Amino acid sequence: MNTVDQLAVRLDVAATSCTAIAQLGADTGLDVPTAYRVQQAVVAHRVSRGERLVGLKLGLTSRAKMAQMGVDDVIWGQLTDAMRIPDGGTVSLADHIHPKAEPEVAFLVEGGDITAVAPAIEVIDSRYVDFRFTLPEVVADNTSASGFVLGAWQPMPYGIDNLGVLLEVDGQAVQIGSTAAILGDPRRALLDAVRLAGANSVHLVDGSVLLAGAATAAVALRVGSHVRVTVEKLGRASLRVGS
Ligand code: 0L1
Ligand code: MG
Repeated sequence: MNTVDQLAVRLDVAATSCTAIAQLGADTGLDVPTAYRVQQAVVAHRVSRGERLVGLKLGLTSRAKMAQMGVDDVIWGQLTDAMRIPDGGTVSLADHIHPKAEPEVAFLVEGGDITAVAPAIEVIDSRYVDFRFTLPEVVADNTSASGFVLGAWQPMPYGIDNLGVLLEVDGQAVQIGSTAAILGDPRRALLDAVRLAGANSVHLVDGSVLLAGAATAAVALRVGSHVRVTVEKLGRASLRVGS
């Protein structure tokens, strides 16, 4: 087995066994282009188990997160149907390692364009110990993708570049932000996704979901919590956390 496949197996076992693994480490010599090959192999494991690709996500879309990681471009990952959590549905903590939720905006992509928009919650769950990683490590780990909730789709309202975003846990506001934190304007996510994923021969086919990025920091999920995201003009999406 070559290095790419070996690293993909490690990450896939971590995800399926809900057990964090050590960071891959500098001795693997993993660079970002190779990390995307590992990501492809990780996603191929999911597909081989019957999962279907349904879209893409962008990560590190805020200036703050880019600066924190010392990068000047976003990263992307892949979404499957098994990651979809119904709006108001329950995620089991036992099916995760150390999941967090972050408020996002989702787009429906058809004919290469955005045809609808929805408030969304992304559940991220790094497969690495302590949720720590380098840029190539998180790319290889499919950018921590684990789950997503979509609120109701609706036509794009006029201007979504500065909408208020609220993340509540059990009715308490825990994060407040703006869609401006997502690339300055979340609609930029489409061009970035097409450019970056396209360079790796991954395309947004008709009906794809695109998670544009987080509007605030993520919050750790705790058993029994009710998490709700409200995006001004777009509405709400929510999930419950079970054991
Ligand atoms: O969706 C995201 O912005 C997460 C990207 C990866 C970094 C992380 O897991 O926090
Ligand atoms: Mg995200």
